[in-house]
Amino acid sequence: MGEEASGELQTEGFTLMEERGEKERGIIGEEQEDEGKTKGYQNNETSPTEKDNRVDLHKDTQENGKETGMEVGEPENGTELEAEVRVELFQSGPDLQTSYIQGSDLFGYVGIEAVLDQMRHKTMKAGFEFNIMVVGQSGLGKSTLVNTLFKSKVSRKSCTPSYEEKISKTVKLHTVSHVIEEKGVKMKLTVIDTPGFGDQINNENCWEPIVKYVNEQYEKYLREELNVNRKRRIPDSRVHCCIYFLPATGHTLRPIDIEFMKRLGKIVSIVPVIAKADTLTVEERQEFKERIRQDLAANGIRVYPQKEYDEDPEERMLNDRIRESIPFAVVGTDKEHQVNGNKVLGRKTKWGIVEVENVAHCEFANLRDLLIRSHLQDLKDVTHDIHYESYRVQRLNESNMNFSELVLSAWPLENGTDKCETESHL
Ligand SMILES: Nc1nc2c(ncn2[C@@H]2O[C@H](COP(=O)(O)OP(=O)(O)OP(=O)(O)O)[C@@H](O)[C@H]2O)c(=O)[nH]1
Ligand SMILES: [Mg+2]
Repeated sequence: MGEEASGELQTEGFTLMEERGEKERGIIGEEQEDEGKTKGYQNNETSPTEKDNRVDLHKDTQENGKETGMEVGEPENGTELEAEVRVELFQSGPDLQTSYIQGSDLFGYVGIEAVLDQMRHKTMKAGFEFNIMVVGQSGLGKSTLVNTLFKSKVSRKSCTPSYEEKISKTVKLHTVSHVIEEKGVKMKLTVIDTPGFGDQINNENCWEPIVKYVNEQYEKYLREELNVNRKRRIPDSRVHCCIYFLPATGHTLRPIDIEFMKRLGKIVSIVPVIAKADTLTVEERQEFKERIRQDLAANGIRVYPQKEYDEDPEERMLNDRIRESIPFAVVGTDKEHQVNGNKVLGRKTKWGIVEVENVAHCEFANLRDLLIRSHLQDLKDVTHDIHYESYRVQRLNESNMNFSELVLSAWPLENGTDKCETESHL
C-alpha cells in the first residue's frame, strides 16, 4: 500500500489474459501446434475442397473424440455430417495410411464447441486486467467515485470491512488495484486517479500529463512486444477506459471539456459522466444530458461506444441505448447507511438518502454495469485493436521500421510516471 512504483503496475504473480485477437489466435494456435507435435502431424498438400471435407484424426483420437463429445453434450438427431469424412491414420514414419469412411458412419459430432470450454478454462486460470482512469476538474468527486466503485458490488467481497479511506485532494497520479474473483474468474481492476485539472488561471495544455500517461502505457506495451525475449503474456497497464467528469452546471460543455475530450478521444475510450448529479433536479438532469449529447456531436467528439465499431445489428441496438443515455449522471459516496434494514451506499441529506446503487436515484449502477458487466471485453478490444494499433503504427513509421532503434533508444518518456503512486489491495 502506498508504494511508489514509477507508474508500473504490480503484476507479479498475476498472469494476464491476452487481448481478444491474440487470445483466440494464441489458444487455437497453441493447441494446433501441440497436436502437430505430439501426434506427428504431417502437412500433406491437399486441394481446398479436400481440406474442407476432411477431419484429420490420430489413430486413437476416434475414442477421444467420442469422449469429448460425451462431455459437452450429445449431438441432436439428424445432424450427422453429410459430406464424406476422410480419416487419415497418421504414422510418424514416411508411410502414411489413409482410409475413407463415411462421416455419418463414424460420428455425427466432432466436438469443436469444446474449444469454448478450453478458452474459458485458460482465461480462468490466467485472469485478466482492466484499467480505468478518472479525469476531471478538482473537487468533482473523482476519488469518491473510485471508492464507490470499490465499495459497491464490484468488489465488496474483496474489501476489508473496516477499510475506511479519508478522501482528500488528489495531488498526484495514484493507482489503486483490487483483484476481484468471482466464480473462479480473476480480474485485476486498477483505477488510475488523477489530480483535478483546469484549476489554473491559464489552463493551456492542462491535458498534457494525461495524454502523456496514456501514451507511456502504449509505449511500454510496444517495447515489451518488440523485445526479442518477450514475455508470454505482456503486462497490460494500458488505459482501457477514461471516465471524464463534467460539472453539473446544467449549461453546456465548457471549452476545457471540449478541448480535453477532443484530444483524448483520439487515443483512449472516453466515457463522460455528470458528476454530483444529486445537485440537479430530474428535469435539469434530462435537459443537461440532451444538451451535452448535442455539444459532443457538434464538436465531433468521439466518446465510447463509437458507432463505427459496432460489430453487428444486435450490438448496434445495445449500444444505441447506451448512446442515448450518455453521459451517465452519477453520485459517489464513501459512506454506508441503513435503509429498510439493509446497508446501502448513499449520501444522507436533510431530505433523505440518495442511494448510489439505486437506478431510480442515479446512474452509477449503469456506469458500473457498462464498465464491468457488459462492455469490459469490448473496451479492452477497442483499446488494443484501435487505439494501441494507431499508436503502434505511428511509432513504427516514425522509427522507419527500425526495431532495434525503437527497442534500444532511450525511454523517451522516462520521467513521466515517477509521480505515480501505486496502491494495491490484493
Ligand atoms: N453532492 C455530492 N458531493 C460529492 C459527490 N461525490 C463527491 N462529493 C464531495 O465532493 C468533495 C470532493 O470530492 P473528491 O472525491 O475529493 O473530489 P476529486 O475530484 O477527487 O478532487 P481532486 O482530488 O482535488 O481532483 C468531497 O467533499 C465529497 O464528499 C457527489 O456525488 N455528490
Ligand atoms: Mg481526488
